[in-house]
Amino acid sequence: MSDITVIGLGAMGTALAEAFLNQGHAVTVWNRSPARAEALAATGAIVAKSVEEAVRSSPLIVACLLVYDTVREVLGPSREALSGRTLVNLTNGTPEQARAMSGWAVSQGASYIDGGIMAVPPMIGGPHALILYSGSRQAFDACSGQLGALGTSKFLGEDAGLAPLYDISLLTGMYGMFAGVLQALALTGAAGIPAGEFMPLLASWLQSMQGLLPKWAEQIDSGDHTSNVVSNLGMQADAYVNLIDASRSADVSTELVLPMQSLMKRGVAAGQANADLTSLVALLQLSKQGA
Ligand code: FVH
Repeated sequence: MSDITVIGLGAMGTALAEAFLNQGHAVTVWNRSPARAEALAATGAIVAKSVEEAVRSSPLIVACLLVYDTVREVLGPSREALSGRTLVNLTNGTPEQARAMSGWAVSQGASYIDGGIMAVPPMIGGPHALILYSGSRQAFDACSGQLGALGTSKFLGEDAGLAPLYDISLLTGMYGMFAGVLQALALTGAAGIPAGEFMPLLASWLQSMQGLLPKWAEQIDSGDHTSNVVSNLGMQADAYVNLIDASRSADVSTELVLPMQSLMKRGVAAGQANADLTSLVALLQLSKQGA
């Protein structure tokens, strides 16, 4: 018997197994392509010959595979072995997928915890690796010491869908920022400005804009988008036209920036020109628009 089984040894699964080993846990691993287990075996991991053997080897099973369908595909044939064990699924997915996976695992007699990894593999094991968890509180309390080997844990609640909801929302914020950064680099690059020259200004600008976010949270939670507005939507919508025109003149695609303009126009048309940008959140929530 080992303490923890890690199923899936891609870039992330390997980092997870290494972190558990580094903390002195006995770790069993399994991967579809056995070659990926060789380096871990050399550092003390036990390599299971089958998924069933891997599951039966530990009370705590950590799965980190490509997508949820893979998890079901891999664990499905060995589902009976999950009974009495805790399954921690760190595969990226949607809240709905997590809730369905939770129902499936519980119906096999397992305890289920879903997780969202807010880190890249080299960060795993360090304090800046944030891992979000949701699902069985009892199971989480029982294994939180072991999971602590991976980074900083945050338990969000018993609804298994919460960890992926937070995960996906954080990734959404990240990709929105990346989209803006890509556009800015395309625009400056088209003018021959080296990325290395422009990037420090961009990084510093984005950092100072982050300072707005606490006020945004207050506005959204209170529903008051019109008090003490310093940069109203109407002004921003007019300035945003220049952003589109400058890209077009430089022969830079506008595919990343047009959707934001369309939302701003919708806000102005809805009479929100004097409100802050935060008033757009409600327009994105289509069920609140009766759409
Ligand atoms: N790497 C990252 O930066 C991110 C950070 C945040 C979390 N994500 C999510 O973590 C999951 C795994 O990601 P990964 O980086 O380990 O991904 P890969 O290196 O591509 O490894 C994929 C593993 O899945 C196995 N696999 C794929 N398809 C199958 C299948 N049909 N049957 C069995 N196993 C399968 C694959 O096995 P193999 O190709 O080595 O045989 C790897 O073990 C993911 O949800 C990220 O979104 C990572």
